[in-house]
Amino acid sequence: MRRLQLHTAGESHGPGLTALLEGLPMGLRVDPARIDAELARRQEGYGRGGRMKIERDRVRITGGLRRGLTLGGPLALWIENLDYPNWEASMHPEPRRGEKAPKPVTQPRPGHADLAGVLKTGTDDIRNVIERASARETAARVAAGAVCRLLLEALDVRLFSHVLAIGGVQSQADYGDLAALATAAAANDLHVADPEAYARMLRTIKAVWQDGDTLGGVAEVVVTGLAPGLGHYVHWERRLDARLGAAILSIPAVKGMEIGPAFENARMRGSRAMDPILPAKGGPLRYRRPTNRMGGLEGGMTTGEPLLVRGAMKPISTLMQPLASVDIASGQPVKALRERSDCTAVAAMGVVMEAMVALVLADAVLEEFRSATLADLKAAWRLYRRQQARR
Ligand code: EPS
Repeated sequence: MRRLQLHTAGESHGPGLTALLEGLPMGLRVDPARIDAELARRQEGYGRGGRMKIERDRVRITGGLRRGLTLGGPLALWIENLDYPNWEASMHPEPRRGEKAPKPVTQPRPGHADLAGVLKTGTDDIRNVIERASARETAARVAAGAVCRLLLEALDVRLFSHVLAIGGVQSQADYGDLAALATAAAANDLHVADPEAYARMLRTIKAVWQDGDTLGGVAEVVVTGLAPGLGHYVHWERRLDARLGAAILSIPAVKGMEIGPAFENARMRGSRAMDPILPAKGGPLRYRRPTNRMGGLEGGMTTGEPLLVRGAMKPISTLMQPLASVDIASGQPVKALRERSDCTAVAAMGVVMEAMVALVLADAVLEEFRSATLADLKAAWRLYRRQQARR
């Protein structure tokens, strides 16, 4: 991150989550209802567990705004954990009268932060690791990402996500009409544009859930309205691909990332994989691309084609039919920790991906056009686009 900094704080079962977003220009209108809408999208999807029935994530903006507009200082966002009263005893320094000290968690789950966290810190209670490692933290990212989305919208840049796969069930996506793809994906709780795949996914999740098992999958963020040339080719850390990769791979349970159909391209000949350059008249540029197999990025920069960013999520690691583990206190073989969790959360991952992509793109825009105010940023963006139309 170069211009925008995001810090989050808060534990899964603490009082709530904080996001501190620094580097926004003055004059961006932030409507909390827009943030709440994104928080609600993160909570939905068949396959989410009991926690999502308790929480009603809503933002409170506690710094950085005056009369609904950013002041240019850090923006502070707060989301209350409604589940906190149920965990208060376990979070206190000493048990209060009549309360029992919480039992330490000692059975590490394969796939979670549990064992590596114990080996790293030497803690005798895995909950000391997982309070912060929990994907609950992504609510704070979604709140901050929603603000970055508002900045991008001021430049007519739009983004949405859709789910391409849950478990082995694939969804067919028609990239010819992206507006229709966005509408279809927004029409159901799993954010799947293909109704037939949606029905099969529901059936698959139900069966896997009944077995006490979990599923992962693939989601994709689509961004339209980008100018070419965001990011840079001059240095590894300024390449936009690298920055998007780091942001997507920072999401809990994400183990893979792809720009457009990258893994399919790797199996093709160059003559089929590249997007030809053709002349264009009357468009925003003097060039057009009939295909977008590069996913909107070439040489570490945006091409102006839709940006396609995919993330692969491993199955959720908390299993109701747990795998083999070893108790960290006794050293004896045990079953791994079994506790409330999701069966699958791929749609939620897509919403978190949107937030992370919005953060990286807003940062790239602010890097390119350093501006103290939103009005200056919009003017610089318009000028850049006019210049590009002549290049
Ligand atoms: C989550 C909150 C967590 C989990 C889930 C995501 O709440 P709890 O642990 O109290 O049920 O439901 O996190 C995980 C699956 C994980 O492995 O970390 C949330 O708000 O998204």
